[in-house]
Amino acid sequence: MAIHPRPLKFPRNFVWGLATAAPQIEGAAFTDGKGSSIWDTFARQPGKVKNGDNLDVACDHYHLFKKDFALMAALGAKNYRLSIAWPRIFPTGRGAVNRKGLDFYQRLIDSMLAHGLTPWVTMFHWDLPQALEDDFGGWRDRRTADAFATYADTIVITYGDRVKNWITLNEIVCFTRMGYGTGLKAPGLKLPEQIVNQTYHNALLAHGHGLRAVREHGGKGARVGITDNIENSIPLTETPADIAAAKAQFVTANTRVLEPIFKGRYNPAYLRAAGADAPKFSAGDLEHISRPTDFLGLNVYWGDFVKAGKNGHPEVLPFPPSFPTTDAVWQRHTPQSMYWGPRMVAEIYGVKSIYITENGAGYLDPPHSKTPIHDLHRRDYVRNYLRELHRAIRDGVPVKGYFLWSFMDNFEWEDGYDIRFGVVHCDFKTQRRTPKLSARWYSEVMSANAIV
Ligand code: GBH
Repeated sequence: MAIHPRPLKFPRNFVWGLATAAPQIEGAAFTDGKGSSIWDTFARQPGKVKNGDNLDVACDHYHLFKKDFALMAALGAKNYRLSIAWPRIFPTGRGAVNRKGLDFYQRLIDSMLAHGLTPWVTMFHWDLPQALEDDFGGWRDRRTADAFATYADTIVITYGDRVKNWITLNEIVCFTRMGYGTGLKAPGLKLPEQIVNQTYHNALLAHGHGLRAVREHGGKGARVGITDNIENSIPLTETPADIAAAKAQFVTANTRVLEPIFKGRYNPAYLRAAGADAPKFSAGDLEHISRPTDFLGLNVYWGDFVKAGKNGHPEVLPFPPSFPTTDAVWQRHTPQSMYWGPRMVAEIYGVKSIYITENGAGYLDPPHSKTPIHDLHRRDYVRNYLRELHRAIRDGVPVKGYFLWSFMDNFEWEDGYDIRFGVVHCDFKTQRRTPKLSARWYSEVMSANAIV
């Protein structure tokens, strides 16, 4: 008997893409008038970033972007998620605009379009101008959100004729709690909970301004959303009791960002629990934050297993030490997060249009590219997650696109350059780019619109 495997096809017009972020790839950290970002400062403090790595050169994409776009096009990519560096546009976060910074992204966007790449632009991917940190205390102060409003207006007015897909912010928790609470990320502070809660609120205000800027200046066909790294809850078994428990856990874990945006309020249970540490806000703030978006971006890397405990209460299961991870040890191999994450935001918040704005795998590939990199582990990680994404779409979850993180190896924040997420290898000594096996495979997926 001949067995014909049925290809796992994706819907017509499904958006396939590759993702990066300005501070992680551009380098040229002080070129053409760019101001310092809090990450430029953070990386210079001893012990903050692995091996003392910094963002000064990175992949030198600032100078090599044409080659990079040619390679993306050769791989058959049609969509590219990038970010704009705020300190290139406003070196001190506000005040005088830096013409050379504006011009750089003009050239970049023109080149992208010439290579058949549709831009998906993130306005803020963590590189806050250092001057805003010095003058206002960064995200601690709503004047930072006000400065963001002017920055957002400026870039939407300047690039809006050619950029139609906008993402306001990337992963609020990473630049608020991790920057001002745990201190793992820039600016590396460990401040009281009330302040951390205020940084979330000010970030949400900035999101509202980004949204408003696109509505006011985006022109015809402009669309805007935010990217969140939801904490995913995976029901231990796909039974009604565990699914209900996982959903309850999901709401608790993600209420900080999703509830103000999609319900125009802070969850009363969250406010009660926060008590005196709750953020200070006005009703007008929440109206501003919750204006309708066009889509939600999700970065999906892993999730927790949850089961129904006593009286159906959610019980999050601890991971045993031997549970498989990538070389980025936080990254548990849990493909089901790619099913349940999108499904839950659709069911709980009624989100009608979801894009996976990041998913990918971090491994310690060799630093040089002398021998071909057969990254079967990365390939299989992505393939397993895509199967679950396919299952979600088949079950009616409105996921419209997927961006693989990342196009090429880059500056992995506090982990420096050792951990590599690229499907294209970057030799940081020679700046040579070499597609890995995973890039060749993903290229086939994009062209077949199916898991091959
Ligand atoms: C994304 O963050 C970022 O958007 C992207 O810039 C980055 O390169 C990519 O993922 C790969 O890391 O507190 O134990 O979880 C992913 C979410 C949250 C993962 C912070 C690493 C730190 C360790 N990140 N987390 S832990």
